[in-house]
Amino acid sequence: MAFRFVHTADIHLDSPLRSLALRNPELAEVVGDASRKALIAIVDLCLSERVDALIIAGDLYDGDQTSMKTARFLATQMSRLHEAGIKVLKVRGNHDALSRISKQLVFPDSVTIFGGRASAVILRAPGNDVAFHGLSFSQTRAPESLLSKYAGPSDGMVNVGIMHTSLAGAPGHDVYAPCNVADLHGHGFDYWALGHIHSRTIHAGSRKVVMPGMPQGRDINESGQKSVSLVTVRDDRSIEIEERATSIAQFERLDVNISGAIEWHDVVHAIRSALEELRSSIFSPHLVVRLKLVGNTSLAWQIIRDQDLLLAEAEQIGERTGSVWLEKLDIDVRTLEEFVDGADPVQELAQTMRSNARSEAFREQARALIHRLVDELPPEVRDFAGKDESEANDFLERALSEGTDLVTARLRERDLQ
Ligand SMILES: [Mn+2]
Repeated sequence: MAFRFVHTADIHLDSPLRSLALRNPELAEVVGDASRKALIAIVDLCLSERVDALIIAGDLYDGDQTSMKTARFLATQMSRLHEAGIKVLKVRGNHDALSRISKQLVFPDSVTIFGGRASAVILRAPGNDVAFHGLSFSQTRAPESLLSKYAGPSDGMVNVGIMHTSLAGAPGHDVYAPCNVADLHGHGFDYWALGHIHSRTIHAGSRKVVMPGMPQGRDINESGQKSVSLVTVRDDRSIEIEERATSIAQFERLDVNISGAIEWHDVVHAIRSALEELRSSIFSPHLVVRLKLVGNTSLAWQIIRDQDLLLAEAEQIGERTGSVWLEKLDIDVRTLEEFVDGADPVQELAQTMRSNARSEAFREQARALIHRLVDELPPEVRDFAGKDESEANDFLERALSEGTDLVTARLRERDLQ
């Protein structure tokens, strides 16, 4: 009889909101609750697919801020699995090491948390025994490979290894129990249930080496579909892996090119079509979008000036499209070249401002002004213009460019009245 399990990792339960752009309290609630909803979705999947086990390859918790509320929530979900006869096997990750509640929680005996010494748990389905090998490192840092601590495969059964590891390294992820994918393929286990890296990868090779990615993204840097693996071990010991989507709120970046827009409603229309198209391709209940307008248009100045109105408009479109939330609106639009000619006094003035802004004498004055301002500010906000010279230069560059655009937009406004 086939043996089935769900493999997940990096749930980061009750992780605090990191995105400062979540100023909308309703959106903050959707995102703040999402890691719990994702865990509920995982348990629902285990129940509806009648799997034999749930494997959690580390970072169930997010760190020391998790509270007893988190513990109660978790206990409820674990008992749902317990009552259905589904085993839970878990190793700790670097974030679990910081969690205080993980030491106080008492789970039903169907939950196994692997300890500091590698051990194996054998789960039996009729005619199909599976050995799960796991090891938990109790510290937040694990600079060395843990692979040599794992025993070899048990004879006569399918072997699954559970490990929290940064593999050969991944941008944005701390080094943790590093090891080579090739060594995992060569160890003799049939399936490696990994965790730590937040994006999903199945590492090609002779065995199944699976980093499932997190089941729910937390901010725009964790965009895209998030999921778990539903794994079937057949009687002939072949292994089938299915990806099942779990995220409640999916983050996406969306660039909308509005080149050629002539009227305000052209811009609104472009935003609406783009949001509707994206929504139709995403099945997650909530879609959280960082929208960026790009392109050349004669409306550039008006878009820069009235971006608050445009954001409100885009939020309304999102609401009507169906649970589409605007995380942020970025504007990177340019004025059409053909409008840059001497016949237009505002444009002429804008050009003069731009060329003045490039002169060294003007920059010197601007730098002196920033220095005076910094001296008058309390220490904790003095970094606003950068922490070193190169950052200060970048700040100046940005301030001059955005300032010129803003002044031009304001002059236009008066021009029209
Ligand atoms: Mn981790």
